[in-house]
Amino acid sequence: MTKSTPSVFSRIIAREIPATIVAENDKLIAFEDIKPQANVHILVVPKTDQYSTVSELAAGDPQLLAELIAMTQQIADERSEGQYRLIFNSGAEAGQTVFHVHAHVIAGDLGEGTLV
Ligand code: DGP
Repeated sequence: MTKSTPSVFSRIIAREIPATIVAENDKLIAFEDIKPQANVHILVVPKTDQYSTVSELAAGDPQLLAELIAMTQQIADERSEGQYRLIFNSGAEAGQTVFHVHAHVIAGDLGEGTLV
C-alpha cells in the first residue's frame, strides 16, 4: 500500500531532506539517526514505503528483510567489530514514530539512555 504522504524516510531517500548516509544500494539506505542514543546509532531502511513494520516486511518480502539484516551486519562490522543491538519498534505503543519499516543499529556506549 503506497501512502499519500511520504514518510520522513522517503523524503531522505528522495534527497528532499538531508541525512548523513552511510550505506546505500538499489533497495536499501542507511543513515545516522537524528537523535542518537549511542555512539553508533544508524537506521537501515528499505527504499520502498510499502511496509510499516518488520512483520509486514517479513510476510511481504522476506528476501528484502534478509538483505536489510545483511546491511545491518555490514555496518556493525565496519563500526563496532560486528557487535550490535538490532531494534525494530513495531507500533506506536512500542515507541514507533515513523511508520516506514526501519532497523535501529545500536552499538558502543549507551550511556544512561534507554533503548530507542
Ligand atoms: P522509531 O521510534 O523506531 O519510529 O524511530 C524513528 C527514528 O527516526 C528516531 O530514532 C528518530 C529518527 N528520525 C526521525 N526523523 C528523522 C530525520 O529527519 N532524520 C534522521 N536522520 N532521523 C530521523
